[in-house]
Amino acid sequence: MGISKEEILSLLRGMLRIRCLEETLAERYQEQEMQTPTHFSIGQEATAVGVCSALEQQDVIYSGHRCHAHYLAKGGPLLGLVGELYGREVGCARGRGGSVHLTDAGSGVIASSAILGQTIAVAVGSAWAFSLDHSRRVAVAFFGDGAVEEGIFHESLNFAALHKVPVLFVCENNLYSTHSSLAVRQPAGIQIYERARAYSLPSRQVDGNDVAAVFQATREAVEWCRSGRGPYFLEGLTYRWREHVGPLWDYDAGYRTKAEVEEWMARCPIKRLSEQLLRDGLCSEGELRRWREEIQQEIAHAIVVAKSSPFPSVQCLLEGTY
Ligand SMILES: Cc1ncc(C[n+]2csc(CCOP(=O)(O)OP(=O)(O)O)c2C)c(N)n1
Repeated sequence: MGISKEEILSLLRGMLRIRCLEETLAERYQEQEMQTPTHFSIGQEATAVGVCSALEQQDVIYSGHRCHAHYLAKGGPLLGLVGELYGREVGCARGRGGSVHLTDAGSGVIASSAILGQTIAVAVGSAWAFSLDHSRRVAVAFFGDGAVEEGIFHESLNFAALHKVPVLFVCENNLYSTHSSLAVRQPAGIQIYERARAYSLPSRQVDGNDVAAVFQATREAVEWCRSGRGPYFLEGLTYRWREHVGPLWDYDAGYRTKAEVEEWMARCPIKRLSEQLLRDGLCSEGELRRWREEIQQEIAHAIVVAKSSPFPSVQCLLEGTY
């Protein structure tokens, strides 16, 4: 199945919107008005956009602590994210969740959680319910390479394979779990996508910085899940540019070299695709500039609205607590 011009332009625009928002938030974060730990996905936009663009509105996704890109790519309102980071009532979790609990049931972003691996099992539960209801819906679990080392990852894959539930597991392998590289955490020669095969799941590794490749692989994977054949596993190879948590660059942290970061920055998914589309005459410099301007206006407006919205009141502090 090929990709239409509209689809490829929409993939690029989706990534650009996430990048512009996160870069703006990273800058504003330093004003210390956002009182929430924040994990930026700058550099990793292609996996989120490629996967979510291959889903239908009724499909659901689950994410972890690095959830901004997933939330936006699935259609979560931008103001809901910005408001949440500023801790306001207008946020998607009414200012109570912060950056690691983004949710928007209307667009199928069911839950994000900073407890590593936790939402993988919940995604399997959703997908199991879909299959018991004979529905066509698919659930997606996004997680990083670090989450693969949690027991719940293995239990979830086993259960999903056994019951043939329509869940797509998406591992964004950015090579690090906080400051530990894969090399010091997993025996040499292990490929994450091959682990899924041990549970008899069909499984593929894709270039997670190539949005078109991710989109096409996801379309095939989702078709597999929808047709009742059970779960599917995708591993996208990608890279986080900024520090693990927070808006800064961390060249001085000592766990990776500046040369390595720069090497991955040269493989920027947005730069790659925009250069290709310009070369192929599918978009112009003017169009890209216009998109950026439109997106920046949307972001600036959301920040003004968020900052002029009230904080949750003390009286309602216990609402939503069970
Ligand atoms: C159960 C649990 N153990 C440990 C942590 C601490 N922790 C937070 S993020 C993280 C690393 C996650 O790495 P990965 O899954 O690869 O995602 P990435 O941050 O690279 O996107 C760890 C160990 C946690 N939040 N939950």
